[in-house]
Amino acid sequence: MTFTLPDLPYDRTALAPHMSAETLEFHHGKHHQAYVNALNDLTKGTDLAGKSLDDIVKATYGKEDRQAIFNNAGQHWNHILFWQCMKPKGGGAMPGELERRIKADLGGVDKFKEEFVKAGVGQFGSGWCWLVVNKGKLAVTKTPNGVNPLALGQHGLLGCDVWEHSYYLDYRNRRPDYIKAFLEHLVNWEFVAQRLAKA
Ligand code: MN3
Repeated sequence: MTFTLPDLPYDRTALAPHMSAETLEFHHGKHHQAYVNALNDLTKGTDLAGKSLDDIVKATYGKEDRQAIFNNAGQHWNHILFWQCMKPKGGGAMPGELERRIKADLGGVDKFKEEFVKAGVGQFGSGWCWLVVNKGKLAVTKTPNGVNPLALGQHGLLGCDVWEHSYYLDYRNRRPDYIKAFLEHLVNWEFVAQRLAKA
């Protein structure tokens, strides 16, 4: 399979001021495109050519000789999810079933948000913070670089990119402010609830 860059599900200007058009132009148009190009180049002519993205992520995770393929496949998977996790005028109230599960498994919405910000801020260097289903329960996690819930046998519901390219133009060094704005103004909770329903 030749992988392609998916279109953003909204206009590049639609997430401002919380995520600027300039950030999306570089993050989607340059960074994500580079992962797609590298993944295509690295898998060309190998036994992984023609495999699905999920299969490539699972087949290459933790394999020393396939680290470069995993990094780019993982990042392609992560960004496909990330763009869908946001929408213009996001944040706000979440669908009832999602809120109920967050209360039951994570001690409430405020507690969840605190843990999510803490995970993202606590990820030293580049990486991601997540809301996942792990062994039937919701959990907040963090991963380095391109590692993702799929590689770890979990079901990812919500992912936030905490690489500097995701926030530096808009927030400079203020990663906590970026993650808080992501939760309060950008997250598409209906999308997260749909993923939970399929978990
Ligand atoms: Mn990124």
